[in-house]
This record gives sequence, structure tokens and C-alpha cells, in this order.
Amino acid sequence: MQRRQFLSLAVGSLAAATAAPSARPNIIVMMADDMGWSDLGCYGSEIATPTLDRLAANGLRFTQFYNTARCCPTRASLLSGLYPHQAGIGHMMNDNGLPGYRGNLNKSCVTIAQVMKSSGYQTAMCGKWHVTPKAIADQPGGKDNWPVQRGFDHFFGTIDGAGSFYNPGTLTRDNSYIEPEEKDFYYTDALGKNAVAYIDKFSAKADPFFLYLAFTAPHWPLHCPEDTVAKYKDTYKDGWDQLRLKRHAKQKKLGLVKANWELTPRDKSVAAWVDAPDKEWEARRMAVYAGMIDRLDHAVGQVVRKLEEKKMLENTLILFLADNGGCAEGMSAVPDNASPNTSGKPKTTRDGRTVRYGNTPDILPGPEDTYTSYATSWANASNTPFRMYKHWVHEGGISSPLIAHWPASIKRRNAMSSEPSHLIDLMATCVDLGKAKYPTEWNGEKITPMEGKSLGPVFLTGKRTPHEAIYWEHEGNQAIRMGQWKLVKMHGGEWELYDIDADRTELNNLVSAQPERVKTMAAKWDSWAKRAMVAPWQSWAQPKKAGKKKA
Ligand SMILES: [Ca+2]
Repeated sequence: MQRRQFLSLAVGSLAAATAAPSARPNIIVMMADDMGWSDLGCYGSEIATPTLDRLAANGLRFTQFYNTARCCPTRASLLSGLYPHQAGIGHMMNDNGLPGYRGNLNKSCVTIAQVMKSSGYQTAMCGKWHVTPKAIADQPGGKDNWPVQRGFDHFFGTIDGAGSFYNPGTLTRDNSYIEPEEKDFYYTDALGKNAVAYIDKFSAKADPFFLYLAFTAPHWPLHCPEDTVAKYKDTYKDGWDQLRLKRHAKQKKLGLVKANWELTPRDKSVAAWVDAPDKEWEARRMAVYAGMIDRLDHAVGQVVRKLEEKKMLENTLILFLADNGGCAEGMSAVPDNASPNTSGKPKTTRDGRTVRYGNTPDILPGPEDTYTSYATSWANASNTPFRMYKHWVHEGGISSPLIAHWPASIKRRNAMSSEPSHLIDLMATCVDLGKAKYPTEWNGEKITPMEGKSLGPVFLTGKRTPHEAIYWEHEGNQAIRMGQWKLVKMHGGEWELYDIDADRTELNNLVSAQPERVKTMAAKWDSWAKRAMVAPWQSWAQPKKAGKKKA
């Protein structure tokens, strides 16, 4: 007890010395959707992201922060502090019968909002939920896993995943579907505006707040108001090959990547820019994508200005990340499901014009009557210098920016940390900094212990006791990271081993050179998979035809 008092005093004086706040911080977790590792200015991009760059310059950038490679599992993992399968969302919103694959948050997990709210935080969410199927909303108990029933005092956003930015399907206020009110409605702007309104509301009370702001930008469809797209009209006219070189050079200059991490070769399925047809249309696709991120940064700017106005910026921890890497998915010319308000794929615009689907040069992306994606060529550039994309667990699929801004406690400016860290750490961080209690039981259900470790010590000192291992599984793609070593496998392929310290871009496979390490790490992955309710991919369905490649 005496020792405890002494430690508490010692910590107290350290806190005074570093001006650490006595009050618990407000916490804002902001997330982009389908954004590559290199897409922010402060991670190597030419896209204007002045607010996020400023947060990075006055805070800490993590260079080895990881997500789960896909929308739903990332959201499940972030919210629960568990690996996605443990929260019931090993894949997407389909119910495959197995406990790790019910496609709906299970009852043996709690969300960060539930934990923070129970310890006295005010809570709200703006944006994309995507951890419960929209199709069951009208059934009894069908809204049990909506944000308000899962710990958020307030919610403005979408229950479902992707959708039109001008007229999003499943747009919801608290527990009811709504329609966009403004004629010039643009989802990213609306999220910023509502986040600002929630902060206004929070500021009326002394209790700290937890805000989860989950943007849908820059996920397809490529939708962006023309005045913002116009800023990037000429930016991409030199094509993706130049862009990858420029971003890689900037990343080296910024110190984000080591000089010996070689740029991966251009994706084999992508033409050299000199040979690419329809260059103007291609440059337009990337200009719209860039505009979507520009606009996202603008919304973040509104939130930061509101915090400044309320004198809350100093003791607010802002975390900014992405849910998965750049997305190589194409776009079908025929919308696959198109009923209003239950799907993000509308047949018509709000004023009745037909929405044109597909990635063809006669459809110039941006406006409400288009539905297109930027696909492999530009996703390859978004993920500079890495290879692979959303869905895969090579570095291009799972590497995320993580900016941490908290002036009251993060005293090093423009700092970087290469600490390997993961979404599971966000629950642990909130519990730690919010002095909250993670429950063992909730509503009579036993709660799975959290998997993560707090990032708090990294914020304060730059160091923490590292994870012994971090794990991934998505659609049969598997990986385990232990210290500098990463073992990774594509579905149906063989294990590959990389020394991430020497070769973060995964070009030099050491699997033959280090059979013992491969064996040990593979066995560790197997025992994790068993523990975390991971099942062999599609073991619940007809086996997929061998060699069939995904979109
Ligand atoms: Ca996503």
C-alpha cells in the first residue's frame, strides 16, 4: 500500500512535470474508409490534407499500425477490442452459422461506447456502422445492435456499408431512418457538421466525451462536388507510375519508410501509364478520389475548430486511421441490389435521373448520377510502397495511418513511432486513459477479455511492452506478426516469411531460409485461429473453385 501511494505520488509529480491533465481526456476516433497508406499529405501524398497534417505535426504518427483489411471486421474489432471473429464478424454481414461468422455483433463483446458510457463519458457516433445486417431492422430485436443500443447516446449516420454520398441508403438519426434534408447534401460534409453539433452538446456538461466519427470517404462510389474535384484536374495527368515514384520519394524524405524498403513493382494486371488508354478519364477518376479525401480533411477541420473554440483541443485525444487499404474492386455496370433506403445502390438520383453504373470512359465520375470506382491501377498507387489491397493481409491491405494528437500529454511534436499496433489496442487505450473498467459480464453474459494493449505509454514515452504477436485472417488470407517477422499467406497459397525491419514491402521471401521460424509462427497462428473462432474460409459452404481470383 505504501509502495502504491509512493508510486501514485511519483506518477503525480511526473504528470505535473509533463503537464499531463488531471481530468480524463475526451477521445475522438476518426476513421476513413478504403484509404491507402500513402493517401494523406503526412503519409506521402500530394492531396491537400492540411488539418490532418497539422495534427500529425503537433502529435505522433504510427508507421506500423494495422487494421483487418475490410470494412465490417475492422469496425467489429475497433469497437470491441477483440479480433473480429471473436465479436461474431469474421467476414461481412452474412450469417454463416458458425460463431465467428454470424455477421452481427455478438453478446459476448461490449463496445468502447458501452464501456466509456458506463464510466461516465458522454458518447456519440457519426458515420458508417456496418456491424449488423440492415435487412433485419424491421424484425423483433433487429435494432439490438444499432449504435444507440450499443452504448452511443446519439447517432447520425448509416447502418449499412457503402452508398451514394448524395443520398445514402439507411441514413439514420438515433433509431430512425431519415432522408437528407439539404438540397446540396454531401455525406462527408454532413458527418462533419453533425460531429460539430455533438461536440457543442457535450461542451454543456463537465463529463468527458467519446466520439466515433466513421467517414465513408474515399470508399466507392467516386462522388465529390465539382468545385473540390477541380482542384485536382491536372494533378494526375502524369499517371500512376509517376505518382508511385513521387509518393515513395516523399515517404523516404519524411522518414516514414526506410531507404532500403524498395518500392514494389507495378501490379501485374495494370498497364504502364504510357500504354494506358483513356488517360483523361483515368486522371479524372483519381482526381475525384483525391477530392473525397480533401473534403474529408475539411470536415476534420471543422471538428478541430469547434474543439479550439470550446477550448477543448488541449485535452482531447484525436486518433485518425483507415479501416483497410486502397481498394482494387471494380464496379459492375448493373447495380446488384437497388431498392431505395435498404441499399446504397440507388437506381435514380433524387431528382429522378438514372444513375449510370460501371467503370467505363463514357461515365465521368463525381456527380450523383454516376457510380464508379478507381480500381486496381490507382489503388496500387494509394498503397505505395506496398503490395496488395483491401481483402488481403499483405501490407497494402492492412497498413493504416494512425495519427495521435493530444497536446496535454503527447509532448513530442512531429514524432513517429514504429511500434507494431492494431485496432484491438483502441479499446485498451480508451479503458486506460478514461480510467474505465472493462467488464467481465454484461447483462448477464460473460464478456471475452480484451485482446489489445494500451497505446498510452507510447503517447507518453514512445515505448510500451510490445505485443508478443498480432494476427490476421480474412477470406482465408492469413498472417501473424512477431517482432520484426511477418508470416503471411494468400488463400490457397503457401506461407511467405518477411523480415519487416529490412523489407517492409514484402519482396524477399525468407520461407526456405528459415524453416524453423516458419514452423513456430505457423503453429502459433493455428492455435490463435482455434482460440479466436476462425474457421477455414468457406468451410460452411461449397468449396470455392481452385484458382478463382477475387475482384
Ligand atoms: Ca472499408
